[in-house]
Amino acid sequence: MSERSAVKSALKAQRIETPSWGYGNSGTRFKVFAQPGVPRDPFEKLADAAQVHAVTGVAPKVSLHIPWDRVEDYAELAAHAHGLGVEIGAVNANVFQDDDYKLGSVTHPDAHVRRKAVDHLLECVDIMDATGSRDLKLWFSDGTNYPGQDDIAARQGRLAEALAEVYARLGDTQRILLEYKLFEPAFYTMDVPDWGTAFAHCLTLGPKAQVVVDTGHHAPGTNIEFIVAFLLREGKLGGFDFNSRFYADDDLMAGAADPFQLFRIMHEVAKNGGLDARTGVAFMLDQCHNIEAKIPAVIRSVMNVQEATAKALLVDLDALGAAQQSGDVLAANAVLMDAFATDVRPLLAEVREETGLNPDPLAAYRATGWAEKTAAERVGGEQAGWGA
Ligand code: RM4
Ligand code: MN
Repeated sequence: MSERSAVKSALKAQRIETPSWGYGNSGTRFKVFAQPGVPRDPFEKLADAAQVHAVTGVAPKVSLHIPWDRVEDYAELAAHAHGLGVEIGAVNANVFQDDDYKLGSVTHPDAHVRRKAVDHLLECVDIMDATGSRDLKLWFSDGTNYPGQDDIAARQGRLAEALAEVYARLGDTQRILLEYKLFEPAFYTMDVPDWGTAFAHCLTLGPKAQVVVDTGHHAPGTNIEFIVAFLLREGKLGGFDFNSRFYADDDLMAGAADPFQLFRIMHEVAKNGGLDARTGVAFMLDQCHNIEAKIPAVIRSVMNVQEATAKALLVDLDALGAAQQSGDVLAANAVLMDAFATDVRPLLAEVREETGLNPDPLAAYRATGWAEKTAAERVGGEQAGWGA
């Protein structure tokens, strides 16, 4: 796609979902640096997310993390979101923070622990029913640290059993998005270490199970765009957890560490139909802002995803196809590099102006005075943080 108006409409149609936990305090295992004005509950997190949507126009959905975002009444939370102009997106289950889960959750050798974990996943589907969410995002910290610690194949069996029970509970329009991660917290085996494992489980489950690609969850040097192209072709790409990394699961702002990689990923998405909302690819952020101001960092990440998308949409696919067909390696590569080298900021500024937005979302956010207002008002109580 390269016609300017088509590129602009694709950019206007794209939606990028932001994570509730990105608005809370976060840090490393060494230190969490608290910031003034940080939300103290899920309602305030949604209010911050609404600021991002107000200035970007493309971030109306907010992912929840249960139990971090546990409330009495989820319908009330959803209504609160609507009142702010946003809605609740994916529900992220959390079976990695109880003492019971030391040896695993859904793959734990003890059936009682597995039952508790599966019950939590089912509770998350109940929450989705109340919030109108489509996606249940499952990431398991399950795995082992030492050779011989547990039976690798038996753990796969327990995982399959748990997933099947949750799958059976899904409504017609709901999905399981199964996430994989190479290592951490387990260091010898993870039970869902890679896309192949996630893909195999999703295939067994059926059409309502798809893989989610968290860009920080691979070995260094992994060709993520290959995975994306493969999964899209198979109809199994459920979405992304975007973030960027230099070393491991750094959870830095999307597109910050390697904008070229994000472009290559978005090229495969755009070229293979993944920007069509009907394919259901969810563009989610999964990141934390340890030292930078949170709302502007989320805005910057949304803009980075948009820039990578715009460049991907500018790839001249006809010229690319012709070069590939004739075996002209250099010409084919040049088509991609031309698109990547294009400064798409003026194009995105135009897109924003045409949708009634300030062309500079960060300046628009600063002008609201939200940071000062929340720093003054959100005093007392307990700030939301990782694990809270
Ligand atoms: C995990 C995984 C999940 C996210 C949590 C916070 O590493 O990426 O998607 O929900 O972190
Ligand atoms: Mn993730």
